[in-house]
Amino acid sequence: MAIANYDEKIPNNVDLGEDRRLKRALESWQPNFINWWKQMGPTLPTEDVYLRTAVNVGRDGWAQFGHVAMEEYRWGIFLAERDRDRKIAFGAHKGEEAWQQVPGEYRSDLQRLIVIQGDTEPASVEQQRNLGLTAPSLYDLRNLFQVNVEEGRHLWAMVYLLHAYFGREGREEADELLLRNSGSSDSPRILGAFNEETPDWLSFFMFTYFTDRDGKYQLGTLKESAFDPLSRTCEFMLKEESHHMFVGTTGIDRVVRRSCEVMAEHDTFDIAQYGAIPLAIIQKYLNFHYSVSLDLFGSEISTNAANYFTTGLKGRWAEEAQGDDHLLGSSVVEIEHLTEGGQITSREVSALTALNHTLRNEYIADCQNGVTRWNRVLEEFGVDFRLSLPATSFNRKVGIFSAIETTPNGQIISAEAFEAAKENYLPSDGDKAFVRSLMRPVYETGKIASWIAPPIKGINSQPFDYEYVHLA
Ligand code: BYC
Ligand code: FE
Ligand code: FE
Repeated sequence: MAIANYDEKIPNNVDLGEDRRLKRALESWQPNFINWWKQMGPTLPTEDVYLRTAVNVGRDGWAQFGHVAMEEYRWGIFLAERDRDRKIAFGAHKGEEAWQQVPGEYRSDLQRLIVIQGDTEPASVEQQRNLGLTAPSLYDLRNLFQVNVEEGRHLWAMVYLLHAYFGREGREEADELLLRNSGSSDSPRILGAFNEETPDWLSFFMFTYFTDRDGKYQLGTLKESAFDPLSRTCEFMLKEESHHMFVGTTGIDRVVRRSCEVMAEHDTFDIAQYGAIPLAIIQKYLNFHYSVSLDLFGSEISTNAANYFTTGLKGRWAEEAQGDDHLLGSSVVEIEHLTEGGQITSREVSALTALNHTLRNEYIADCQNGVTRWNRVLEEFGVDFRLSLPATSFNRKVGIFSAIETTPNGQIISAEAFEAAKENYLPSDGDKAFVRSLMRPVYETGKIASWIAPPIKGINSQPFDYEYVHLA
């Protein structure tokens, strides 16, 4: 295994020092990245932040913690260790050696997948850039910045692949990744959810729970890729992703807990007046973030997905654990179907074209775990309310359900009826303004905002009242 080289300008375990051209290309992209970070990254000025930095890929310790100035964060290029015997696990090339180079015939598809993945990473940093101004505690502020710097590192990971394997076109795409911007009207980010706003911390926790979790599943399928450098890159990124989802899971848990405490104290559901977030608003935020995240899986029936699989570019979740022939030549699955008469039924389709749908189902089951966990808090407090995932058909812009409107329960309604009832399903302007009104920064060590409970423990065995961030 290559030993992580930490003395170089760009920390890496890919022997960057051995490849002068590649190193120079990346070093000339680096100032553009720093420039982008300064323009589009976190707006709150800080002295330093207690951050985790990836330093190696081995089993015993891949990260170190310490206070660092964010612009000096060591964004590095780390790929999981190479398995020299790795064979392609699925598709037409099953059993062949994993590719160390890009086969010419798959070049444009692979490049496209890497660009889409790369585009989401800086997009999320842009979406979250103002949240530091209203953090509920220094602990939360630190977690926000941790997520931000690691999404920056994931951008580096994709840019490395583009520079190292896709020549001039790859370098051009790498430049474009810094030029598109979340929410921009003339050059938006590629996927829908990454052009939405993340204006408050409830949105941030929902985003890291639901949207980072799409990342988990997409990276999981790219980890299976026959193109070994992509596979190894995604494997390492997944290690960092688990903390992002932890921030979401525990963040929503703590919001729900605080709401329960205030409800118990005042014996009412009507807790907005006491500076806590009513459960109905939490449910509406959940409805929004879940439905836009479902859109990230693409169409239920997708020839793109079938081709990616057959050609070996993108596998299934836990491909090797799937107990079939890994070819899917004649398998079929049941998927939802919209009849001409406008009813939701089901039908059988080829498993190959339904891969987006199958992956989305794995994702949905995983999302349910968080809901179950949050509902345990409600149960613990004896509160007669349960959070739930809305129907797959609710509020969709991609796939078969984009043609219709349904209630969160999945009942089909007219576009007019949806418009009229929308405020009951999705955060209204009033709800958003209310949540925004609660967002006041709490920067004193050990203190926390009114609308959220403190965490059970701190980061890396530090206490909650640790000085996680020194403001400028
Ligand atoms: N918005 O066959 P279809 C993360 C396009 S998140 C806009 O239905 P396909 C992260 C599609 O590109 C993980 N356009 O879908 C999380 C295609 O366009 P072309 C990100 C969309 O191709 C938090 C057309 O519609 N990674 O890492 O099977 C923070 C028809 O496509 C959307 C990936 O997504 C949409 N929602 O699947 C930070 C992995 N959906 O080609 C980071 C790479 C579809 O006809 N991407 N379209 O012009 C892919 O695997 C696939 O491109 C998709 C779409 C799963 C996204
Ligand atoms: Fe990421
Ligand atoms: Fe993430």
